Amino acid sequence: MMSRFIAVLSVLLSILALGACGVTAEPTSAIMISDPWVRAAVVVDAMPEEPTAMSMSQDGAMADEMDHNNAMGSTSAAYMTLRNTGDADDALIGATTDVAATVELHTVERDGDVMRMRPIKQIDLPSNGSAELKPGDYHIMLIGLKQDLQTGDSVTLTLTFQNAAPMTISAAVHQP
Ligand SMILES: [Cu+2]
Repeated sequence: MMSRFIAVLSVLLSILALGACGVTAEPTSAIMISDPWVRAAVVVDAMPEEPTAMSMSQDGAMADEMDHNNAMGSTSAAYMTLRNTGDADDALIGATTDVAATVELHTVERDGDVMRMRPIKQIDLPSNGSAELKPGDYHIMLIGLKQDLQTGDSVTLTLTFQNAAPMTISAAVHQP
């Protein structure tokens, strides 16, 4: 009698253990976002067409902004650090916000003696890895601003990932 009870108990325990160990669970990603911010910018009228790249002697971010102000109306960019603390690779694949007509993921690359921005499909977030979005490097480009973005404002961004669920965050607006 007692041995049968123990047998049933051990079957139950092993079922629980299988569940707890996640034998059937897929690897998951877990995205942590820190220090999100958006560069302050004002809506300005489009300027006449000019060369689309500028010398990057001083501030790459400023060159980015002037470049885009000529080509695509007023722009800004969002920056942050993204960490994937999960055991599956992931990637940032898009973003949306109400304050800009278009949002793109960009990288910055040297082309001769100028730095150029280029849209990219994704920013990789390997398992236990991170990506830093910062001026002169990866950024979330906000194109066609619908309103001024002034220091003290905050911008709501929704980020979409290859694996993780979308995340909506609030980013403080300030100068670089
Ligand atoms: Cu850009």
